[in-house]
Amino acid sequence: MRFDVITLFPEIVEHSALMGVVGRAITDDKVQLKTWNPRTYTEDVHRTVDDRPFGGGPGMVMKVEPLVKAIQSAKKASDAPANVIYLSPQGRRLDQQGIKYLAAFPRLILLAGRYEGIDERLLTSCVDEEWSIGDYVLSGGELPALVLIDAVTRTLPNVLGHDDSAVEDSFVDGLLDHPHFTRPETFEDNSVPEVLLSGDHQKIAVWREKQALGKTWQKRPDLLHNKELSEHQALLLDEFKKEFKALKTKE
Ligand code: 9WO
Repeated sequence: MRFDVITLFPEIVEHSALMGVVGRAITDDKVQLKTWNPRTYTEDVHRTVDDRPFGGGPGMVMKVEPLVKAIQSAKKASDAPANVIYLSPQGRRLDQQGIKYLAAFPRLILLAGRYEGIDERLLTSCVDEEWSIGDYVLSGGELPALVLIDAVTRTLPNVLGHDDSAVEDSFVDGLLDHPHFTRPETFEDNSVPEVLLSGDHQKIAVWREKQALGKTWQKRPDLLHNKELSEHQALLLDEFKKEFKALKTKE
């Protein structure tokens, strides 16, 4: 998978991508990442990438020509067909399903805007898709681009170690994660659930699935409304609800 990021701040993207899962994927050549600075493609002495908005108003708008040239150069750097994505609050909301969809492209060109936005003519001429990571305004598209790169990279084959894959599965399954515990066995009168110390892996797996279902029901019931539960899962969730209600009446 290849990512090309069009950005006025290549250091932000390059620095973050050195570390963790994404960093290892790049070292292992499972992912290629290159940044392209629109400022390189300016021709005036001031290397101007922004200008005042037509119609007036505060702030600056990113000029269309340097961005087009940066995107063209990125496209020419590889033969793989590229999907050009603009990160903005106006885009389609990113979720794990969207991540799976994006991960199927051999190559993504990610456009990270700055200032008050980009010239609208760039959207119509060069951008294929617009994606948002949530309903808030940031100072640029670099962090959203890194969020997308991180989440897509994790889904690529052989990127996660064997130990991490099971965790990933629970998200793909549309449920929240089950609770985690490590040593010590008791902390401030709170003990680790007995089943996790039993060594019975079958029982532990069932407990974890039940907790995942229960946590999802408690914290994100909307996720369950869009999901078909197996007979076994429905039974586990019923048990969780009964235990939860029994606990509540005791209080
Ligand atoms: C700036 C601004 C100032 C006054 C009134 C409205 C305004 N909107 C913006 C704005 O949207 N600026 C953007 C900053 C321009 C493109 C890059 N920026 C950005 C991207 N902010 N937030 C994102 C983003 C991208 C993806 N998902 C969530 C947020």
